[in-house]
Amino acid sequence: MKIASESVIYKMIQTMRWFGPGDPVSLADIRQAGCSGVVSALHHVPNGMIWTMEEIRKHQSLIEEAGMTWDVVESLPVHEAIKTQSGNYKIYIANYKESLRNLAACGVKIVTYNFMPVLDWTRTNLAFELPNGAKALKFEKAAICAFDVFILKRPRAAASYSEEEIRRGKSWFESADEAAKILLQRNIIAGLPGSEESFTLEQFQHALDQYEGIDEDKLSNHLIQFLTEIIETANALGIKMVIHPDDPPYPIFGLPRVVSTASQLRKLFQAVPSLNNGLCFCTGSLGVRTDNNLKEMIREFAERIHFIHLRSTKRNAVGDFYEDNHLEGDADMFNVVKEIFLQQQKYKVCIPMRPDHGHQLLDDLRKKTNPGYSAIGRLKGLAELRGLEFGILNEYLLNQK
Ligand code: DNO
Repeated sequence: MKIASESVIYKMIQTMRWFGPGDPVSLADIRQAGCSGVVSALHHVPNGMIWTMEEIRKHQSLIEEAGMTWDVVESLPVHEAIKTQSGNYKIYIANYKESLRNLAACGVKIVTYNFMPVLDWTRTNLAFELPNGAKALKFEKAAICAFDVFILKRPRAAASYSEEEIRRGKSWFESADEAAKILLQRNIIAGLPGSEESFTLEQFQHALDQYEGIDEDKLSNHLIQFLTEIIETANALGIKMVIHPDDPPYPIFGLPRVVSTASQLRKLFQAVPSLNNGLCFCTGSLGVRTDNNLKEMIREFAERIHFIHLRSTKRNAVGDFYEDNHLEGDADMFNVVKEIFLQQQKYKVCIPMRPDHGHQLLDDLRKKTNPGYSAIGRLKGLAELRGLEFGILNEYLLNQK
């Protein structure tokens, strides 16, 4: 985190995510979008292995040669064995600490991770067409149920759904052709950008089986124990660990969720009070729940918010949602950005922010893009958010006079 001097206004640091040299969106594109910072990871290193200084420096040099800085790691993945506390998990924790030491030695000191079992973020449709022809990512409950109950045929899956949900899932399944079913399966388990893992149906069921007997309480304890193990290292290195909320923020496939609500976050922060036990405030994930009041959560957790994802979703009554324009949808982005702005003045910090996801639109509709990570859609989101912050800042200065 960059801390500015007393006389300046504290603004969000504009960043974008870069998936490395193979990303169709180049570092030059990101710089032209107006970013000073980059959010990135060593995606080629398998989960659980140590990120060496040599590999970190190589990656960092590419970013710096493009005129930017590597501000945030997203993500340093937590191995499944740590989440289930099985097998070699202690070795993976030792490796994790070593990667943190190497990152700190290179000056990269904000580290994002998540504690979602098996799957990172999940969507059912990666090309949901909006009325204007642009494409968005969507999560549809009936499609999840169709996959779970009728394609995967997970034992006891039916117990996770109401009768009405099963009826809707069945009707999704019966009206879909083979190609639509295969596409749904791929969208859910073949791995979305940054999720690092992909599965066949059999592998997926096997991964789910590892959570037999792990309920919310147990997973929460595993998370707290993991953090307790690594926080001293993070404190000594000046590393801010930021946990990414569950996406979507409720249980799927019978798996427990522990980072979805304000009370779950409160519990985590009480258990490990260091401010380096921080939060990646993702409005797109948290904002899917009607009981998450984003503005109040920013106020309550401000001192721990060291990284921000700004995105808005539009939900319906049955719990489906799609990713809306950044300033529209359910997130109340004006009050979110205003509250972030005020908290930054209070704590005198500039927090890195990235426009999280974007629609596929204009030229990007004809290009190969990473779902959610098109150049133009994210540029549009960033530009709108930058304008929103600019307006808030100027109004704030006027009121100071
Ligand atoms: C999706 C991302 C997530 C996030 C991880 C953090 O677009 O927000 O994949 O990077 O959950 O560990």
